[in-house]
Amino acid sequence: MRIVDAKVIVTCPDRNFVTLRLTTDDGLTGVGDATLNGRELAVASYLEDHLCQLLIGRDASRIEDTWQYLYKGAYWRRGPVTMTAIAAVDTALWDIKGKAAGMPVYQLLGGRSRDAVTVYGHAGSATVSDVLEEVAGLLGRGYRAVRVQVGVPGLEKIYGVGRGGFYEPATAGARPDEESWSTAKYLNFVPELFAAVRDGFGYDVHLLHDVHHRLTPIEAARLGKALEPYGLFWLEDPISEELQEGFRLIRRHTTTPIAVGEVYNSIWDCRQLITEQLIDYIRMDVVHGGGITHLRRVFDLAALYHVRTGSHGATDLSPVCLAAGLHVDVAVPNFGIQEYMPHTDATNAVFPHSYRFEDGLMYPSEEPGLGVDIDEEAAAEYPYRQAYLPVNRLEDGSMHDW
Ligand code: EZ4
Ligand code: CO
Repeated sequence: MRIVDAKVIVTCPDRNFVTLRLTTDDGLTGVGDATLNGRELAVASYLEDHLCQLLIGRDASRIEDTWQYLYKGAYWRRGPVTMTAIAAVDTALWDIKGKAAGMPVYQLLGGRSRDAVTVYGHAGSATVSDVLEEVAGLLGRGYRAVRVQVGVPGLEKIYGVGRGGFYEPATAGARPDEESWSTAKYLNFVPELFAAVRDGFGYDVHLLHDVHHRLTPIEAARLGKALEPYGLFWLEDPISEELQEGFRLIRRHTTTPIAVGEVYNSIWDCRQLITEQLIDYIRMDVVHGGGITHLRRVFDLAALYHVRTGSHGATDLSPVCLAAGLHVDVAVPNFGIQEYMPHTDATNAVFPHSYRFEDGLMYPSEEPGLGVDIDEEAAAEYPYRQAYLPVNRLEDGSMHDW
């Protein structure tokens, strides 16, 4: 089973996606997500200009060896561009292996550990009363867990607050949007939000919140403490993620569970957080976490330290990544929760798939392989459009974490 074709497909059905499609000499195809939000073409080039030619002629059944070949063989290890490219190859090879075996990929990972995957939905509006309406809508659709974000009085644009329905932070154009930030205004306002949500909906629903890397450790400790009465499922990315020992300080002060990892790319990025038990949920995902092979390794390390999974699942992670992630979620013993933001109709049409959402739960495909594909003709109708994630400034104009 040799790889005879490796094709990179860039398409923009409401947002940009990069997809790798491998074909073998016995006619099997496999797909892998290679999307890196706002830096898409760098990964497309890494694949097209450097990896595709190395894949031609390789034995498609040798997933682990191919992973090691691309990781160790690059010399320049880790980093989001490299790891996203390796993830795409790895994911496509698991897809092919599943098709060759006639089994859904979760069977190859050891079979189901659970019947379905609990996902969390998103409520994010400018005002608390609009957020409460959104939460009610999500609960009506069966969600048992909701991430709650709100606009902060005095700040014009803020992370996680949508422009109606479909949330997408990247904006098309030649330059990033600029947002503004005041930690003092935010810290004073957020506890009110959770008081109102608990007041309206009680304690049966799981509530989550994403700080998006904006606080210092002592500020994050204060927020975690202030939110303790509201029993959050998790507080996500309270501080920037580079300084792993920074989380020790948060841990000393609060029992609010902490979730981290959507910008991590390898087991080395989260090793200290996991082994020192500084977090409760690891948010790495298939596309930015080195593929199914590497993510499984991270999740197994996490299991030793009572850290559960909570994979990133925003709209910039394509249906190919979501399909792959659900196979991992249903198989690993230490699954926690999966983020879910529905894709638009145009995205879904470009990526036909058979995973499904029902009553707050998701089910991986039962088809051989991942159960997702890319419709190349449909993809060709949506050419790439330059888009950037926003940048963030403090009120005095200094750059801050977005
Ligand atoms: O900002 O996926 O928890 N989810 C998030 C996302 C990220 C985007 C970045 O591409 O933080 O909305
Ligand atoms: Co996040």
